[in-house]
Amino acid sequence: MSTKAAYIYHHTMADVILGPGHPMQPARLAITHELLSASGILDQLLCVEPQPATKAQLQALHDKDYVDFLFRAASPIADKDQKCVYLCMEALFMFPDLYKYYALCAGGTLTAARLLIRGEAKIAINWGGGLHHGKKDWAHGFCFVNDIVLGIIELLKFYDRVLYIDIDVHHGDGVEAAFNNTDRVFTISFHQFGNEFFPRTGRLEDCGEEEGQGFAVNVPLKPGIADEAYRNMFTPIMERVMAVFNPNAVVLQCGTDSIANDRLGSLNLSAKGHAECVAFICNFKLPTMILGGGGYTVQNVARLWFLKTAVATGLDGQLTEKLPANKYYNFFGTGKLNVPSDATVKDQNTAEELELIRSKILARYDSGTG
Ligand code: V1P
Ligand code: CA
Ligand code: ZN
Repeated sequence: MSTKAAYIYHHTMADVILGPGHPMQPARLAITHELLSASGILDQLLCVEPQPATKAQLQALHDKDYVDFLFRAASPIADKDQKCVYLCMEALFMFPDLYKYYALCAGGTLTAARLLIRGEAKIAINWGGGLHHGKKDWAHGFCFVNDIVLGIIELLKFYDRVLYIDIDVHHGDGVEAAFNNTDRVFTISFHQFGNEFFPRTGRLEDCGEEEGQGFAVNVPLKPGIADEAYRNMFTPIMERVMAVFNPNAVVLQCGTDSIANDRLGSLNLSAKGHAECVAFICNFKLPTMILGGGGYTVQNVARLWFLKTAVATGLDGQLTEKLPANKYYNFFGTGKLNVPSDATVKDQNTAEELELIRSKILARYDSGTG
C-alpha cells in the first residue's frame, strides 16, 4: 500500500490578522484549503491537525528569554525596551494571538518532520510554515519564529544530510545563518537581489563557512525573470547539488512571491513555472517537506499552493485549467488555475549575467566534492 502524502492544517491559523494593511494574510491558508476540499484532492491526503510547539521545542533554536518575551509580547504590560531589542521593525505588528499563531506554524513543521521520520508520509506539506527570516533571538521579515530551522534540527536526529531549497523571492537568511558552519545541511536560495531588496543578503559569493564551506548556494536574480530563464538556472544547479550532496531528506520552502504580479516581489514566473520546480524536486523521491512562506497577492497564493499540493502528491492529473467551484469563486476574479507571466514585464537579467552566475556555481562542484 502506498503511503498518502501528509497535509498539515489548523483552521484557527487562517482567522488571524497580523495587522491592518499587513501584506501577509493567513486567510490564504483557508482559501487554499477550500480549493483542495472543493476539488476532492483533500480526501486523498493524510490530513493532520498540528499541536502548537511547546516552549521547550522552540528553544531548540530560540533563546529562552526571547521565547518568554514572545509569550507575553502582545500583552499591554510587555516591556517596551525588550520590544526594541527583539522585534526591531516587527514591533509595529503585534496581535493578540501572536504567540499561539507562531507556535502553530512551528508545531506544523515539527509534525511534518516527525511524519517523515516515522515513515508515515514521504511528502509532508505545511503551508502555514516557511518562516525563513526568523533568528534565534529576534524577529525579522514577518518571521517571529523560524519553523524551518526547528524542522531541520528535528530531521537531523534521524537523517545524516538535509537539503534546504528556498524558492521564495526573498533570501532564506535565517536558515542559511543557522546552518552556515555545518556540512550536514546544504542550503540554497533563489532570490531577487539588488537595489536594497529585503533582506539585502544572499550574495553569489556567500557559500558557507568552516565545515560548512561549499554547503550554501545563493542565486541572486534581478527583477523580471520568467519561467524559461528561471528553469535554466534551477534545473542544472539543483541536479548538481543533488548529485554532490546526496541528501537523505529535502525541505522545500515554497514562498509564492516569486510569481508575476506579487505585491512585494518583482520576478515574473507563472504559477505553472513555479510548480515545475516542486515537481522536479519531488521526482527525486526523497522524504520531502514542503513549506509555505511569502506570497502577497492572496488569490494567486491560493492558486499556486493548490496546484503545488496536487503536483507534489502526484494528483495533478485530476486538475483542469479551471478552478473547482468553490465558496471564494467571485474573489478569484477569473476562474483560471494558472497565473501567467506578465508579457509586459521586461526581464532585467541578461542571458550573459545568468550564464555567469550558473557557471560560477557549477564550477565550485566540478571536482565532485562539496
Ligand atoms: O523592508 C522591510 C523592512 C522595513 N525596512 C526598513 C526593512 N521589511 C519587508 C519585509 C518583507 C518580508 C518578506 C517575508 C518573506 O520572505 C517570508 C514570509 O516573504 C517589508 C516590505 C518589503 N516590500 O520588502 N515589509 C513590508 N514591505 C510591509 C509593507 C506594508 C506593511 C507592513 C510591512
Ligand atoms: Ca529564496
Ligand atoms: Zn518572501
